[in-house]
Amino acid sequence: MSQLVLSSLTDGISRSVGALAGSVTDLFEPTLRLGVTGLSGAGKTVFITALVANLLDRGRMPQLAAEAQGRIETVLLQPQPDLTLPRFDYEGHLSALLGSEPRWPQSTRAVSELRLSFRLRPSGLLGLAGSGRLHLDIVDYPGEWLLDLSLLDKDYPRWSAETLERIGKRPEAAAFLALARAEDGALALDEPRAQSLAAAFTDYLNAARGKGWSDLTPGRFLLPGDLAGSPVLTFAPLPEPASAPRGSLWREMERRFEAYKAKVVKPFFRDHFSRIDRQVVLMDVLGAIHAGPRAVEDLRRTMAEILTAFRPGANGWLNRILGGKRVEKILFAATKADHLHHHQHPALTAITEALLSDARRRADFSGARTAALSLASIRATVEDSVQRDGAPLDLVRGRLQGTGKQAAMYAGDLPTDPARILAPAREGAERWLDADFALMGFAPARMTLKPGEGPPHIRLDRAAEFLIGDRL
Ligand SMILES: Nc1nc2c(ncn2[C@@H]2O[C@H](COP(=O)(O)OP(=O)(O)OP(=O)(O)O)[C@@H](O)[C@H]2O)c(=O)[nH]1
Ligand SMILES: [Mg+2]
Repeated sequence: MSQLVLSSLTDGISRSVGALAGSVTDLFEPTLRLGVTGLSGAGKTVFITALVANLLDRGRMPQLAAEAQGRIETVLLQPQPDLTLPRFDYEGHLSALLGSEPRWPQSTRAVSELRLSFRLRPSGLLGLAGSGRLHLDIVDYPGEWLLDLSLLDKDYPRWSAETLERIGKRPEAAAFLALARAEDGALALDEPRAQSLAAAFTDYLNAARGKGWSDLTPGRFLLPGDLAGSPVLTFAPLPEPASAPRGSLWREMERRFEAYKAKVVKPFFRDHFSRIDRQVVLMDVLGAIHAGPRAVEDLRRTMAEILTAFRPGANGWLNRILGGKRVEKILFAATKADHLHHHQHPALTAITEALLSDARRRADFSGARTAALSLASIRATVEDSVQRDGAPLDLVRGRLQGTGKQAAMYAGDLPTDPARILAPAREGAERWLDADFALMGFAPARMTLKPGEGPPHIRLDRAAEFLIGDRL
């Protein structure tokens, strides 16, 4: 799908002008665009906030080689290049995390941008290599919108059929399905009926999100912003009628579905994704394991659909304009690793790699360097060890979200062989047979930062080194 998707994203000339202008200024001011990709709740906003804080104050970034070698002179927040976008509320998010009652940021409702500028000391014998400046541009957006990438290569009949089939057995969808099945798409459009179908489908999507499903399209139904109530969001999947004359419900839904793709989905990805140099793909793998085999399979399938569209080099038209610009590095990261004792981090990373192996093969990221790791953008726990049944049990402790009480958590025995997680998920198992996986929502820990130190994390420095280290 990707060839089609990304080349069709580049239609329209407005972008080509912007892209050219971008590449010209880049000649004077080297710029890296970092794409932070992940479903809702994967940890994008926390990652960006923690990354920026730890790049501004690098006391906890020993694995960032440029820092260890003293090549970074200063790092500053700068005015972002796109003046029409809201600025990422870095200060607001950070002060929520650092307050006396530390809080996680709210789920993101709109797109925003931030520019971080590095001033680098000359390095190398002649002081030539690596000297100067580097701008790092980062965009944050609601994870729900990412899912719409999978719509771009689907037409309305296919999306309808696939969606109805997939949700057929979900109890949350029962009310919507009853309504949709009673509809005859061949009859003339009746706007109030179209609205109640769209409303019922939106109710289903909200319920499905609550249940932990990740295949929730169209994403704007969950977060409409200023499009709420417009016809472009007033459609729903329907059973295909034998014939559908002009003006029929089916034909009108089809028209709106196409308008949604053209007017909402494409501009978003064209403006924010088509010029990405480095990409970090964040996944709440622990959360999915906790939710059960179906959630793991759902996450695997959803990520595969998304990643196929990110295939580097597939954006031919764009490549020509930008002289071969493409995603050079992709980091796959399991987030929230502070829910596990570090002994279990290799198992989490192995499961993450295995979960993505199909997607990586299919997407054929040739030319891009990829890596996988487990990280915590903000470390909310401390490690501990207790005796249980005469043997030591390694666990973590933290302050519970909501009650604020201290609690110890052992996530369960994550298998070192990822197949023990992935095989039952693929086979459609209802629950894990031989294991139970716990998960607690920890609030951020109270932090007092020393001057020059960012908030505590796990492997954020390794992530930064992989993503941008070669340019510092
Ligand atoms: N313990 C721990 N929890 C985390 C960490 N990062 C994120 N979380 C949890 O995950 C939740 C979601 O993180 P966000 O950064 O808001 O996720 P997002 O990807 O921006 O989600 P949307 O804005 O909805 O797309 C947070 O509210 C925290 O509860 C982490 O490093 N450690
Ligand atoms: Mg967010």
